Amino acid sequence: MMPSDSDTKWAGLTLDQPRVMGILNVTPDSFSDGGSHVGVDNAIAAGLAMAEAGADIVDVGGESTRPGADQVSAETEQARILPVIRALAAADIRISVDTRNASTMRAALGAGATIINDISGLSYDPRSLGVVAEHGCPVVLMHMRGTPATMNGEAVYRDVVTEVRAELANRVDAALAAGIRRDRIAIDPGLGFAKDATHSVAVLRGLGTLADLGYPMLVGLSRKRFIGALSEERRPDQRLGGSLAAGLFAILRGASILRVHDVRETVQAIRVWRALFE
Ligand code: PMM
Repeated sequence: MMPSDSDTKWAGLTLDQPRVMGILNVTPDSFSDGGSHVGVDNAIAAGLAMAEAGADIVDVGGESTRPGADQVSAETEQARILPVIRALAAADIRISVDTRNASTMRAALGAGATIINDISGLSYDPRSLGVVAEHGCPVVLMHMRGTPATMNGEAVYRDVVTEVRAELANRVDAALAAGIRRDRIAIDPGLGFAKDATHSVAVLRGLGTLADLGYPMLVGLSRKRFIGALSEERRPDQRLGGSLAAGLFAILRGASILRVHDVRETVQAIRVWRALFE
């Protein structure tokens, strides 16, 4: 049976079918797309193309989160993403903003983003819980330890699935305690964040345990390092096949939304796969 929960809605999307979030990194140094969307006009064109290809959400980010990446100021981050968000919102596209900074969250919501996607699970900036609670917007709480600069050193687990589940549950509790509504929250295992390839594979296999927390689950695995490890493909932009295989597996294990670079191909894979279950 296909996983389906037709009653659940998140960010205005029914989750009776898998949803696709397109990745729009407006950064010069993202690990997996090599900064191919640099420049406002290019980024806007790429975002429009993703929506046209079937993305339910376009995720706009202005800070690279590759391991050890330099941190950018909130001003630089906003200068990169706000014009892109304004243009895509004007085209009626559902936009999430991938940021850890409360001031950027606020500015992005003002510019037309409707979803906050925070790799730190609203833990990095002490003001971020308040911004999301006050605005009432949907939020993705991702699991990570430390920061992109330090996370590789924190990839030490006795039982990665149990620990990720418990740490995610803590972030959910913090969100609820801050006044964020339960039906606004989605969770994300944070594959590749404070997780080596072996950890990411274990978490993907154990995804059902995280889905049991009872929140819609978003999974970002597109082109990631563990796909490279399993497929022996060193180049991130050559990992589409592995990303599709792992994405369909994630859906079977309870993922509701896939965060991907290759929107058209992922939408097609999901469409064919679903049709075969009918
Ligand atoms: N991965 C990256 C950035 N942001 N956000 C969420 N919610 N989940 C992820 O897995 C995630 C993310 C890093 O990958 P990229 O450089 O390809 O965007």
